[in-house]
Amino acid sequence: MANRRDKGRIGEYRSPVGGWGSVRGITSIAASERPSVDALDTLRRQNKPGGFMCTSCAWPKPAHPHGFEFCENGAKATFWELTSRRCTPDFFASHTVTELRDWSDYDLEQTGRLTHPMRYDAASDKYVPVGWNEAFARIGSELEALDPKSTIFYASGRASLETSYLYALFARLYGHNNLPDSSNMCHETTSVGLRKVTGSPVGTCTLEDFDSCDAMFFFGQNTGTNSPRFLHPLQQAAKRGCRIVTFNPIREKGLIAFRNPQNPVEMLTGGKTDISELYFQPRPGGDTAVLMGLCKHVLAADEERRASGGAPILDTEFLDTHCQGFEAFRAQVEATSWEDIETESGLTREGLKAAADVYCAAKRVIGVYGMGVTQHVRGFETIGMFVNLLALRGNIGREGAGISPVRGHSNVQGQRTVGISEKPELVPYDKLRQLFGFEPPAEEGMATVAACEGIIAGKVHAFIGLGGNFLRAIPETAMMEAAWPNMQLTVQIATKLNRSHLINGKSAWLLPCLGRSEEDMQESGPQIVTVEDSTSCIHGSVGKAKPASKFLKSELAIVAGIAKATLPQKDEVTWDAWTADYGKVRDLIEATYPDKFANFNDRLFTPGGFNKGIPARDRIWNTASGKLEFTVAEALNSCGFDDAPGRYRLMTLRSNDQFNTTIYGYSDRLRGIEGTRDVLLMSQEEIDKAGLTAGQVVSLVSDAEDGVHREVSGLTVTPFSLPHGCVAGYYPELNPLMPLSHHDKLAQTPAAKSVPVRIVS
Ligand SMILES: Nc1nc2c(c(=O)[nH]1)N[C@H]1C(S)=C(S)[C@@H](COP(=O)(O)OP(=O)(O)OC[C@H]3O[C@@H](n4cnc5c(=O)[nH]c(N)nc54)[C@H](O)[C@@H]3O)O[C@H]1N2
Ligand SMILES: Nc1nc2c(c(=O)[nH]1)N[C@H]1C(S)=C(S)[C@@H](COP(=O)(O)OP(=O)(O)OC[C@H]3O[C@@H](n4cnc5c(=O)[nH]c(N)nc54)[C@H](O)[C@@H]3O)O[C@H]1N2
Ligand SMILES: [Mo]
Repeated sequence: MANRRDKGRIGEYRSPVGGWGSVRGITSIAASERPSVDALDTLRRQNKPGGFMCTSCAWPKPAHPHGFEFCENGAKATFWELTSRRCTPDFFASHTVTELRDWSDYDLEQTGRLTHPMRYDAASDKYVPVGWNEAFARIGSELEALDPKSTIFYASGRASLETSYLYALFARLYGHNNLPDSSNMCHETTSVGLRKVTGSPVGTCTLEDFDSCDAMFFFGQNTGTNSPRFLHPLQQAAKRGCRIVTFNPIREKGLIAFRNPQNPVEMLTGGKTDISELYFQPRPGGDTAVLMGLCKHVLAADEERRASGGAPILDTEFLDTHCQGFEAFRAQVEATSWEDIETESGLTREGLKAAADVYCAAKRVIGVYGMGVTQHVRGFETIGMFVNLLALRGNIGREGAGISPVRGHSNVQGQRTVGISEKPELVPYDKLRQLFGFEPPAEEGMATVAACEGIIAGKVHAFIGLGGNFLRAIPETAMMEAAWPNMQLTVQIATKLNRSHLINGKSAWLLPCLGRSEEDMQESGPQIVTVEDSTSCIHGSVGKAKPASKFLKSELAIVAGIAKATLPQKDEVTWDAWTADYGKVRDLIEATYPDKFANFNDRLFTPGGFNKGIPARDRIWNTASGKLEFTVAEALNSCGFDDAPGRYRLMTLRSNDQFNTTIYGYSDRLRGIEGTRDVLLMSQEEIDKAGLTAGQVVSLVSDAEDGVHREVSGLTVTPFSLPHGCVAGYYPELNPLMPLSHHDKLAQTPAAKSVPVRIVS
């Protein structure tokens, strides 16, 4: 699978983020996808009340949107979905599945939208068209014959609240809680880590808080690429004097300066806004040490202030009333040496002092983070330490302050809200019993890592994928691809062809669905779906574009179709009626979660969405102690392994031209890497130390000390500004290097931001 368009070009991108570069980014994808005429209308309605909610990221949709409330990458996502290319039965007739396995991720998705339900025919090694009724009936009877507990129902975080609710209900009626979600590879560390310390598994901020904060502390989130609409509030904040401090091993352009493509003056005059006042490049996995250093400075400043008779820096009232465990935390901070903090963070005591001064001077601070924090073996401890820092000055649960994990997929948070979870205790079983008259399965199910272990061990016999590209997104690629065909049944519900559709169970089905931007016509008329954003606000979304093919079904109709064919009939369970009118599914969601979804159907188009409620925002701490819990960290290094000669910490990154495993193109414009994804980024100093030269082609091998050989070859050594002891490259190409066992200790999120590797030249 070559991932190279032409000879790669590397050079520094000198312009601010946004600007004409983002306009060119949009026009270049428009040229390659040749989107349908509906695409421009869809863009006009994107992220506006009553409009269509973008499928790219989960950043909130403002109550008062801009004229164009979309970004470069949101436009790419829409054009990608509304492409004029089609992947038809003719295409499958002319390519065997084995042949397609050699295609790159980019080339597979370039075949366009899937148009017909397909069945894998092992004799010809090809996908062949099949009718929907036959597909449902055969999948249903295969599921009926299997032990439900040996099957997996995966969801990628894009499907609507309505579809997700029914999917989880289907799993439980059938008899399991095996509901892994893309969230398990993403912000699960947040769901578990934040729940532990604040009692709420989600962030505490809403969009309005960004209008009144005095400082923002950013850890490991690449705004310019992954949530570009966030650049607008960031720009406004910076302009009104809000101080932004960033910690990221890479100098990401979006956090340095921004030229607003929707501001004609900036576009024409070359004006820009500087974003980060201070920008630090810590070692990957060094964030717990960074945060510990910040806390140490804050505690010292507080003591100094009190000794000189001044007002305390700590919010003592908040600490006394709302927190527990502060003294143990303080003792740990005091016992930790500056030497250790400097070694593990890669930053100096003086540098951290400058950042701590910003923290102490600000009345309202928001902590923002992304995958740079969650995808580590001890990411949960970093989150705990981040909450410690915020709690010191009561920066949680009040206006303009709080913790703000930036979620990924556009409805990933919502899927968890409506029951996609392997943990029975997180689902209101009493309500399910009442509504549907059955006893839901008591046993905890498999999340992503457990599902992979089960597949490798041969204990899993069926996999259903509601979107996504599971085999490409997970770690341990070689073992997983080898074990996958042992499954009896694999079903993929998708919009475009990807590698997960090319490694098949004995009986394999590829079911094409509508995208969110397309009109979803059912018996009662055109349907609305809903999603939850990163700040717990719920929005209705209306697709209006003409479907890519008349044979497509909605995700909800497909889930209902399989469920109906699998399960015995039951009066309370009316798959056909629910498919005919999604409003009825929203009634079920409201009945199951009355506190969060009261009057759901009446509030679909509330400008800015309606907030489902965040207890920690109101200083209600649903923790073990009933208070916000200060935590201590067992290790300053969150990588879960030590440094060793020749060993590097590998960060796997997203480029500006991809959405997860979907590769839009080969231009990582903001990092100045063009034309190739097969790169190994290293500092010039590390290149010299390793005796390599820029442009040399090398391999990476796993250095996990578990006896398993994992290798990715063909990587071009590319000089790039990075801290010492680490290298970086692209996800998903480098996933074969990740051991399955290398995951967050508490939440099991694969530790994709520090993978132990060696270079072989
Ligand atoms: N265009 C586009 N948008 C997307 C996506 C996409 O692929 N493309 N994906 C969506 C999804 S599902 C998600 S989860 C989000 C992901 O969005 P992000 O959370 O931004 O995730 P990444 O791009 O993986 O990397 C985050 C940043 O962490 C930094 N980093 C790596 N290791 C460390 C570390 O140890 N410490 C610190 N402080 N920083 C570190 C990297 O340099 C990078 O800038 O974006 C969503 N939005
Ligand atoms: N090394 C490494 N691995 C990672 C990460 C990392 O940073 N580094 N990030 C992790 C993260 S944060 C995530 S979220 C996962 C992502 O894992 P997934 O969510 O499983 O993967 P995606 O790439 O988002 O899925 C892309 C596919 O979704 C399908 N699709 C697109 N739109 C729709 C739709 O509307 N409906 C349906 N049914 N299908 C659709 C298309 O067929 C497309 O090919 O990867 C994880 N893996
Ligand atoms: Mo994600």
